[in-house]
Amino acid sequence: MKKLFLTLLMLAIIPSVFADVMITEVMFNPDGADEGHEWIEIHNYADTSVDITGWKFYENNGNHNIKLKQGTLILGPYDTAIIADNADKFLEDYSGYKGNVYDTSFGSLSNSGEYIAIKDSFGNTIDYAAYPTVNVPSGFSVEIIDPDSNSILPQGWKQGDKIGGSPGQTVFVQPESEDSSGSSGNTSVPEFTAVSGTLIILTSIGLMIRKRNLN
Ligand SMILES: [Ca+2]
Ligand SMILES: [Ca+2]
Repeated sequence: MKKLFLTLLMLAIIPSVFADVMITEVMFNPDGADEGHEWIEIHNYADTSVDITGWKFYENNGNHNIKLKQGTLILGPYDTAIIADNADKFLEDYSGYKGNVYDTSFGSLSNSGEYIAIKDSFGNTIDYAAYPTVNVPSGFSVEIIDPDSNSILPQGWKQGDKIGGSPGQTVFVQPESEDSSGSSGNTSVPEFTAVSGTLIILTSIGLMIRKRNLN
C-alpha cells in the first residue's frame, strides 16, 4: 500500500504529457465472473502508425507480454486495440468484434482501483492510469473523458454509458491541421504550476485514504 502511494505521488507531481497511445477504457468488473473477461482499450491518437510489438501491459507490479490475437500489432492512426486478459473469452463475449485484439494474462484488475500502464519494448512507460471505481456498477467500464485529461486522477475518467462498455469506440479527436507545427498556441502539454501540483498531490492522498478505508 505504501509503495502504491509513493508511486502515485511520484507520478502525480510529473506533469501530464499527451501520449500518442493512451489507455482509454478499463473493464475491471465485468458482469458475472471477472476472471478471464477483463480488458482494457488503447487508442492511437497520432496520425502515424505505432508498432506495438514487444510492448507490455503493467499491472499489479508485473509486466505482462502482449500477443496478437486478431488484427495487427501495427496500430494505425486513430486506431484502437483491446488488450484482453483472455482474448478467446473476449471474442466470445463480444462475438463479431472486428477490431484489433491482443492477448495477455494479467489475472485480475482490482475492483477498488489500481495503477496500470502500457510500456514500449524498451520498458518506457507510454501511458499510465489509476482508474476510479467508486460507484461504478458491475458490468460498466470506465472511460477517459478526453485525451487531454489526466488519467492518473479520477477526474479524468467517467463511467461508460452501457453494460459491457464500448470496446473499439473511444473519444475522437480531430487531427491537428498541418500548419500547427511550431505554433505555441495549441500545445497539448498542460502547464504545470506549484498550485496544480499541490492540488494533484492532495487529490492523490485523498484517493489513497479513501481506498484504505474501503479495504
Ligand atoms: Ca476485477
Ligand atoms: Ca471504448
